[in-house]
Parts: sequence; structure tokens; C-alpha cells
Amino acid sequence: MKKILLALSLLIAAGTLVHAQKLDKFGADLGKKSIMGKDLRLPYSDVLTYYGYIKPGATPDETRDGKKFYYLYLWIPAAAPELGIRMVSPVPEGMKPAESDFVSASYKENESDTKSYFDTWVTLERSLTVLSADKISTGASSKWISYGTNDDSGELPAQPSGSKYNSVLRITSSLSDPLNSLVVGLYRIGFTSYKAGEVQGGFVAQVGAPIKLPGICIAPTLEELAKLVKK
Ligand SMILES: [Ca+2]
Repeated sequence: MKKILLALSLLIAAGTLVHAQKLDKFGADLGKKSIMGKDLRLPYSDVLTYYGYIKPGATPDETRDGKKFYYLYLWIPAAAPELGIRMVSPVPEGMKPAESDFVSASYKENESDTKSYFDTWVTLERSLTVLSADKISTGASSKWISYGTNDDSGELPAQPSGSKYNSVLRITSSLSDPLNSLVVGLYRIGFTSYKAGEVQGGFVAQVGAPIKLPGICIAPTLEELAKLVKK
């Protein structure tokens, strides 16, 4: 057991050295152990990766509390015991989209802009009305509930400023509270820059789950999501 712990510690130490190049594995809250003040997490078995880009000065999807808000719409096809959301800007140097990743048109057009970035802030919300895939296009008139928010996380790589201002959020599904359970349905990741500053530049967003979610999809608009889910 001690040898396994030592190996795990070494892995964590090695992981922190390559932070700027690519992201560490996305670890779950479920099954987390704390050893010598360090959190040891098992990686999520399903991780969706989305590459996005916001043009400087772009019109936001919504203005909320004076902040420019953008959304990523998410179809969750099966009840999940936990979901993790994280967002990093700019895209870490060593990361390139893989075939299975979701890549927005704006990211493809602006891939050469590796310098613009923003101080991320995220929230995860679920539609109270869209519970089946054929209703996704009606999501614009939906009421939404929030599962929580995150501004800054020390577990993610620092931004070019040297500050650890990227965001991670983990939600455990509640068995007793229907409003806090992670049921099948339409979700959205809301993101902005909570402190002063524009939302601009490239980013990578990931959604992790401790079980496989075949058919999970993400898109910047409801129309695109509805098309992806039909495929
Ligand atoms: Ca932040």
C-alpha cells in the first residue's frame, strides 16, 4: 500500500510540472481520498472536451448582473451520480483538439490567437422544462435552476498573468432533493469573467462524469445542440 501511495505522490508531483502544457486528468469527488493534506482523486471515466473562442467585443448571449454571459448547452442523456465542469483560458499550449472533441467554428477560425484569454467564472444550470431530446429547441423559453458556481481554482494551471484564475465545479447528485439531482435533460454552462475584464480569447471546457454517458453533446446554441443530438 505504501508503495502505491508513493507512486501516486510521484505521479501528482510529475503532473504539476507539466501544468502549462496540458491539463491534468480530471478527477472526481466520488471516491476522493485525502492523504498527507493532498487530495487523491480517481479520474472521471467520461470526459467531454470543448474548444471555444470568444471574439473581443462580441455580443454576449445575455447580460446578467452587469456581466457579459455566454452559454454552452449540454445534453445529458442519463442520470449521473456526479458531474464536473472546468474551464481554462487560454487553451494550454500542449492541447490540440482530438477527433472526438467538440470544436466550435469560432475556435477553428481563430486558432492562431493563442494570446487572448479571460479570467473564467462558471455556473451549471438545468432546464426545468426540457427533459427529452426532442424538446431541446424550446429551451430558450425555459426556466433554469443553478447547481453552483466557481470563480478560481488552485488545482488548474495558472493563466499567463501567473494567477490561478481558472474554474472548476463538481456537483454530486442528491438522491433526496429532486432539484439538486443530476437527471436526464438539458443543461447549460454559463460563463463570464466575474472580475473586471472582457470575456475574450480561446478556452477549453470539460465535462466529466464517473460513468459513461453515451450520447452526451455540447454546443454554443440550442439549434446546434439539437442537430448534434439527432446525429
Ligand atoms: Ca476566475
